[in-house]
Amino acid sequence: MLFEDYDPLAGRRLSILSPEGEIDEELRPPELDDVALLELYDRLVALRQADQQALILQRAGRMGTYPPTLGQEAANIGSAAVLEPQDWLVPSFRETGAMLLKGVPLKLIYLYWMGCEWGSHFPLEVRVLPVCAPVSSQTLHGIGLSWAAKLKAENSVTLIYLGDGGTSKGDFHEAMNFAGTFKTPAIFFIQNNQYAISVPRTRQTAAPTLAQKAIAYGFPGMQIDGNDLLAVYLATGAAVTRARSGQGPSLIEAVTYRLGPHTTADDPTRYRSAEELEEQKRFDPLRRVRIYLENRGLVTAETEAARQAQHQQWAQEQAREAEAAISYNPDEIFDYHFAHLPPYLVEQKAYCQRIVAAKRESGHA
Ligand SMILES: Cc1ncc(C[n+]2csc(CCOP(=O)(O)OP(=O)(O)O)c2C)c(N)n1
Repeated sequence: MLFEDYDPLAGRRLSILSPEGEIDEELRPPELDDVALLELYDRLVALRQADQQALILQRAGRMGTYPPTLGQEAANIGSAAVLEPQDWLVPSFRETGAMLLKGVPLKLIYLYWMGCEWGSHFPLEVRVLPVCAPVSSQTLHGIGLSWAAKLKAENSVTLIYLGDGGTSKGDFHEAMNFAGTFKTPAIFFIQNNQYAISVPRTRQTAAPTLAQKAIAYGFPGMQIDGNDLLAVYLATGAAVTRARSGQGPSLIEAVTYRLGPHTTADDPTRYRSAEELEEQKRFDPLRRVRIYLENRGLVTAETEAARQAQHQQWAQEQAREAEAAISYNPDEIFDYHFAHLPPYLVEQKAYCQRIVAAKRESGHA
């Protein structure tokens, strides 16, 4: 129903919580009462602290690189919040919050960005794939999972994340085509944060929306306000219901904005204006939930400060645990890709081992 109401060709975008903190009660999901909203808000704040800690680690040279979620917290948390334990979450690389909500420990996420192989080794019961650096390739992995679930008649759905830039890759279109043709229980969740590194959304596609791409593949798409926690929650919930009841895939385009750099290696001032950034801060996804909760007396300056301090402490502890768990073995770069290494990689592995041994001998490793 929701997907019909928000047909992307009609130019409608789902929004429930305004930037001024007002809720459209008619659209409000009934289970998201004030208490549930406060809990989700808590996750938003935790994510912002986790992100902040990652930036500190990176700037101190204790982490390789990191893609901040700043500005995209509602898209992360609102979407993953509707999943059940048996469902699969397939991230791209800007889904720290979604991964946390699904049960990946923060210390593993830190460990991954510190360059340690074991940061991708999640507890088996946590149905989350590792961070996927090759843009959009995860869409195909996700479709494989959703097809398997269908063949096995498992009651699980697969939530696949990608960015606006990811929609320009062939993988995305192959995955969409397969999902539509075989009606797999998959959800394509596009975090349209307006930029693929420095490339603006207008250079990705001539189509007015990314949501309408679904129509060509025979299933529905919907554009939503991705900075609106409630809209994200409602839309993803509707897509999950469709998938679980055998109606096949759906696509959600969450229109959001990346308030920070693409990664810590990026300088966004080179491709976007200070005015644009200032303008976007008004739509900060945390701010609008906080205003609503403040107006209801559920959040005050004191509870806010205490909440932030508590999450900051958690993030610091997770960082300490990650650093204590680091083990770098260069062999691992080669060990997990093939059952039998092809000869050219056997050669490269031996070369790498010689270099590491030489560095160790000279005290440089
Ligand atoms: C196959 C491939 N091509 C290019 C890159 C380099 N690259 C890394 S992130 C990125 C942009 C991704 O943009 P988008 O999908 O919009 O996601 P966002 O970073 O905005 O979250 C590119 C081109 C890559 N990682 N993989």
